[in-house]
Amino acid sequence: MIMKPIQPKKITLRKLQMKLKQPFTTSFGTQTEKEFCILEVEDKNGNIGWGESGALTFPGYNEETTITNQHILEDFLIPSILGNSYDHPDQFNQQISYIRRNRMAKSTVETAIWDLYAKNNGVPLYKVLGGEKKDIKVGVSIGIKDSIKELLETIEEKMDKGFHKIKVKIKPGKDVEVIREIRKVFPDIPLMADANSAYTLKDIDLLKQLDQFNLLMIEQPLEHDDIIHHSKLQKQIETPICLDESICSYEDAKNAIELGSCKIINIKIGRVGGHSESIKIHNLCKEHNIPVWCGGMLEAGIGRAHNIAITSLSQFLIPGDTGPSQQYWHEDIIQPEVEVKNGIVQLPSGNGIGYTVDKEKVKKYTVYEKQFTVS
Ligand code: OSB
Ligand code: MG
Repeated sequence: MIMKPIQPKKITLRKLQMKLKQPFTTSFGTQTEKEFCILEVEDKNGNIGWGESGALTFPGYNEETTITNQHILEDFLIPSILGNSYDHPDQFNQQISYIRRNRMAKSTVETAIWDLYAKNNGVPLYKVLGGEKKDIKVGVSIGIKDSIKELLETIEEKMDKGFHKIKVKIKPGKDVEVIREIRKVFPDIPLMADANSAYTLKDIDLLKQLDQFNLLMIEQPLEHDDIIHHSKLQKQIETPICLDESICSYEDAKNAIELGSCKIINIKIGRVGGHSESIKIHNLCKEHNIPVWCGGMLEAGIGRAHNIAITSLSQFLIPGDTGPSQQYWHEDIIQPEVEVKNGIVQLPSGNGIGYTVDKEKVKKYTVYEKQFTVS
């Protein structure tokens, strides 16, 4: 199939503020709401592509924030794409490689370009990304709770809903004993723990104790930018290590696999700079028999839709954190909202991301808006 190029003509940057249904606590902090950038990119044919940034308002997950995203988008990324023509979305990455890091900001544009590209060619996004699966098994990420009772109740509720993987957040003081309590009540559920970089190699004895609980994996136990210590740790524990924060690019993934720093990779589109880089990492992992899954950043509908599209690729073998809109939001900004039935989300069949962005809802949550056009 010959694909038509795209020419972005008009771009609208918005910052949205949405309250989370419940606070979400990780080892680096608690979030009660999200303020994030979304991008609407229109081409000369009137097609519209949408992108969303996963960045948080504080640099606790990675170095980016909503405000740094805004700066990089307004002052560098948006001006550099307006008026250009792209035969393929990959060209965007080559063009902006002069901008160092800021991958979540880049991903906001890059994913919008992919959506636009798919729409301009009248095909679903997941198909242009190379996806095949239409039914996606979904897991759930549960934040740190005040009490074990509350955590166990939440797990029970999620298992009843049919989620295929339970991920719990851990931090020093809320780790081995918490997992022990979970395993007493739920000896066999597919369970994993995410530490968000809360430990160091000094904690090796504690991390070894987790081996007895038959976890699917432990996610990002050590430093956010490390692959060396993780390689040392993986040689001493049986629980497979899954890297999240440490993998920001194809090169990072290659090095981590070569060093044996992980047995699984969590691909977050924003963290690695977009779909093109996600596909490269996916293909590398497939070559090396490393299963991947799609993590989340508590995204609203646009980000969620992009996550669902990428999980259609074949090496996404483990259920991801691509839960339903209702898990996070009182109302989402897309129509229909993302629904999960029996732990399965179905790829929408429409063009591009396949969900319609609800302009009224977007307006309701917008706290900042700026338009850019070709001069
Ligand atoms: O480490 O995966 C993480 C949320 C914010 C920042 C980091 C992480 C998370 C989650 C939630 O685990 C995933 C989701 O359901 O969106
Ligand atoms: Mg994580």
